[in-house]
Amino acid sequence: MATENQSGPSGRAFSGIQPTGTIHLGNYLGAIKNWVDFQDTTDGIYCVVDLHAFSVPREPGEVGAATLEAARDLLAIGIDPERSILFVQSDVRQHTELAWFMQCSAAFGELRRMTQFKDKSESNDFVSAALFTYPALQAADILLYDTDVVPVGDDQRQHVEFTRDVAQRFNATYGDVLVVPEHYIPPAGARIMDLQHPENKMSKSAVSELGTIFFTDSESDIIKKLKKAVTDNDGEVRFDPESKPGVSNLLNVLAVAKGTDPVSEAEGYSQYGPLKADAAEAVLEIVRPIQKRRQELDDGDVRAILADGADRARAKATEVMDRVRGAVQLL
Ligand code: AQP
Repeated sequence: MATENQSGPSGRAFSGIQPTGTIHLGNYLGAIKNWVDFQDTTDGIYCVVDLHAFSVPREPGEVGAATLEAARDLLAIGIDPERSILFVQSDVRQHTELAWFMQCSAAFGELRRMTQFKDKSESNDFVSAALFTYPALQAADILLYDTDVVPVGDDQRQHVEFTRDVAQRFNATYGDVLVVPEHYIPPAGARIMDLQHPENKMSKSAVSELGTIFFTDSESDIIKKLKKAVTDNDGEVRFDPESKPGVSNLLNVLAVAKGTDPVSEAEGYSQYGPLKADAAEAVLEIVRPIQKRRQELDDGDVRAILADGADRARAKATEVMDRVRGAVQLL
């Protein structure tokens, strides 16, 4: 059971990231920072969900290369293979097997209501069936590890709720087989917005590169992106996401990076320029050591960590999948 003590939740934590591009500040502040912090209190399992990336068309080799880079990023950010399991989804075949049963437990109508499906089906020419059933694979990812808590950004709230619903539906038919998880969405940083279009969340595939701070960006690019961040014309530094989305996003970035809160940060500024400069410095303090560690990790080490992680993950996944197969009573 996920319980929360002063330093964070306990029990088993599971979460994943798609290898669809370089990890950005939103991924870090909304999710990965918590994966790292929760290693003190939870039994963590973290996954590069490469199969999900194929739900939109990909070139051969593209996802594989990005998978290695995503794993390297996670290690550099602080996922510690001594304390957590880090692995690649496609290395553990039970994910796709359980996904079938989750599709069988999901209603067409509830999948149709998923906002990510609505958004992505509008922005892709080829709308694959996998884009539609994606949440069932995500539910399998989570449920395969008897997960108590899923640390994610706010955009994943609906998918974790879906996971709970299908797990409960499955259990209602087949017995108490799957652990029903809870999400952990941080009180601040759960939705970092695009610096150029603060009405949209920061994303790997943003329209303008200026909108997203990538962990591979140079110092000068990070400073430039924050300097050019869209604000507004009234010149007042105030945390008000509704009417001042750009300024509020900068305050949020600054506050989450420093571990403070955006409302009190606002009191320290009367102009946008110094706020942008301080936000850039706070981000650079996070990014600098991560970039250094990233350079020190060679491919061989990353691959070895993933192979070991896959073995450990497979052992747990086999246990749960055997339980599921037993519960449905296959011949
Ligand atoms: N802007 C964000 N603010 C806070 N959290 C965020 N997350 C993503 N964007 C933000 C959280 O990061 C984790 C991994 O995300 P993902 O693998 O689902 O990919 P993504 O980064 O959400 O996808 P993008 O950036 O939107 O990429 P594309 O453009 O490829 O679809 C999740 O926990 C997510 O909540």
